[in-house]
Order: sequence, then structure tokens, then C-alpha cells
Amino acid sequence: MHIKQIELLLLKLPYVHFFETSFGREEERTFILVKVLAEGLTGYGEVVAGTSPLYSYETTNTAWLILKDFLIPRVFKNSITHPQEFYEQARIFKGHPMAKAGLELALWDLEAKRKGLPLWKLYGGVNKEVPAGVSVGIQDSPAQLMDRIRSFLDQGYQRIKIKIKPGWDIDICREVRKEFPDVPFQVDANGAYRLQDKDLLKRLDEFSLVMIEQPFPAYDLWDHSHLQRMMKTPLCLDESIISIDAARKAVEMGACRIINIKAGRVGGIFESKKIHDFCQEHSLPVWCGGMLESGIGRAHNIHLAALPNFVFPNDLSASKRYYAQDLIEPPIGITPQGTIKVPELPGIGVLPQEDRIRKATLQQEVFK
Ligand code: OSB
Ligand code: MG
Repeated sequence: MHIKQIELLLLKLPYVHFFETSFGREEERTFILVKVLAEGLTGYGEVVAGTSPLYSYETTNTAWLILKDFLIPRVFKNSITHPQEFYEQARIFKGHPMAKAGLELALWDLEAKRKGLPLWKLYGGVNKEVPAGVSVGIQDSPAQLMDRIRSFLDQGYQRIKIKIKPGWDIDICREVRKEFPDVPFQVDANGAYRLQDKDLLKRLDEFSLVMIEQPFPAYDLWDHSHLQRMMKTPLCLDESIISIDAARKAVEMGACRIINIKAGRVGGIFESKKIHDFCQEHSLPVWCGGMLESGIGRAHNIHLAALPNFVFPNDLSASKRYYAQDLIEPPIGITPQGTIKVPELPGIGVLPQEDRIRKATLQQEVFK
């Protein structure tokens, strides 16, 4: 096999409801799709970088540049076809994990389609359904938050995660707990606090949270290890876990008791699997995070979440929770039990709709 063509597409899709975190509010998502064409098949990958360097330093523009100038030329020059070869060669370039992951995911989809197998079988997945949670952004008022949570619980989601930031934390958690006393409930600060906020953070122990995600900035494993010793509630790291190396250090330091895995953040599926396996050996449960992906990126996440140590409900929600019209058919749905079925068709196992992709495309570049 050789790869005939690689395409980068910049897409924009409006959210059904704005999404606000400690770093701001967004009404739409602009992201890169990667298409890899060979032997009449197309592999699809999604780059999770946003337009601004808020979640991490990568942006749609930096990822486009790294793909165009370094990663795509390497695939053609060295006739790379297998995702493992790509992973090994892409590692020589520093950083830019989201750009690397987007292309690795497209190569995985292509490889699985060539074999006629769904991705989860290539990854060693075992779960036929994965538990669905929902990540609820900061709202205009507590009442609006309660309404949204109620509606998600009515749809069957197994747990609620809310975004917190200074000023939208203790009082909001108290209200959510009062309204929904038995619901599995967790919070995500996206790094908005510092060690000096430890007394406030320690008060979160009273709400029986399943976990507190990323209270401190990404670089700060050390202060997370201090906070974890002071708190009953498990800390979960997201932004801090950029590699298997970071995962090992976090675990050795006691900086967290749970890890959220995102292929984009760690640079692809190989790195994700290493983190998954390491956590399994060290009895740390993991779950799959999300970056408000389209159905293409989300389908990739679902296959990853089929691995055995994905234990907690994931940030994997139905298509209609994010976008009025997703890019795939059938749309991702949730079962009455609050799970998502892992697709059985080859590759990502859902069908990208080229007409919808075309309608959402702002910019495109073809490489041969
Ligand atoms: O921190 O988990 C996060 C979305 C964008 C950036 C960061 C995060 C999130 C989410 C959304 O929480 C999860 C989802 O895709 O449903
Ligand atoms: Mg997070």
C-alpha cells in the first residue's frame, strides 16, 4: 500500500449551546480534519486544538503548520503507512501532540478499514458499551445550570461533571448536591486555582465528589501532590498528563489518583495505550476525556474507551449534545442505561458525511 493523498480541512461547526470553562466561553468549534487516502479507502482523524492557546499551547494554525511542514512530508518521504511507524518517526519532533494525534488517528482508521475491523479490535478493546457522562459548562445562572443538569439526567447520563472557576465553585457545588443528592458528580477547574487556594479547595471534600479534575496548571505536578495529601476527594489530572513519562511521575509523586486520557493531549493512540497500561498495572482507574469533538473525533474516543481500564464514566456524550447536525451517520446516541455502543463497522465505524464536511469547510489543502 502507499498513501496517495493527505488532506487537511479547517471546519467550523456551531454548538447547540455555548460552552464555558475557566478560560472563557465559546459558541462554535473550529478544528482540523485530516483525511488520508489509499487503495480507495479514506482514513479520518480530528485535531483537537482550538483557535486560541487556552487549553494548551497548540492552536489550529500551529497544528496546520506542523502537519504541513513536518509530519505530512515525513509520511510521503519515508513511505509511512502504519500508525506505529508514524508514531515512532513523529516522536523526533518536540511537542505538538494534537497535530501528531490527528494524523495518527487518520492512519489508524485507514489501517482498520484495510483489515475490515473496527478500531477497538486493533486496540485490544473489551467493552461493547462505554458509560456516558456529560461535561456541563459554566452557565449564566445557577438556575440555568440546574435545568441543564436535570435534562441530561433525564436523558440517562451516568454522571455529571461541571466546570468550576473562582467565584463559581463552593456555592454552586452545594446547590447541585442539594438538588441532586445521589448523582455521581465531579468538577473540572482547568487549572484555575493555585496552592494558596487550598483552604477553599479542601472544602470541596464535603460534597462527595467522584473527583476534582485539574485544579492547578498543567506544569504543576508538585503542587497537585501537596493538595492530594490534604484532601479526601481523589484528584484527576487532565492537562498535566502529556505523556507516559508525566503519568509515571504524577503517580510516583501522588499527584493524582485518577487520570483522564485524551489521545490529542498525549500525541496519539500509542501514547494513550502506554498510559492506560501503566495505570492498570498501578491500580489507577482511567476514563476518556473529550474536547467537544465532532462525531469523527468522538468515534475515535469511543474505541479507545473500550480498553479494559477505562472504568469511570467518560466525557462521551451524544452527537446532539454538541451539534445540531453532526458530521457522521448514524449520529452517536446514548442508550436508556446511559451508555454508548462501541461501533462494529470497520475503522471508526461511523460514516462521515462528505456533503456536511464540505458545507462546514473554511479552508482546505491537498498533499500528494
Ligand atoms: O477539560 O475536559 C476538559 C472541553 C474542551 C476543553 C477541555 C475540556 C473539555 C470538556 C468537554 O470538558 C468534554 C466533552 O467533550 O464532552
Ligand atoms: Mg478537563
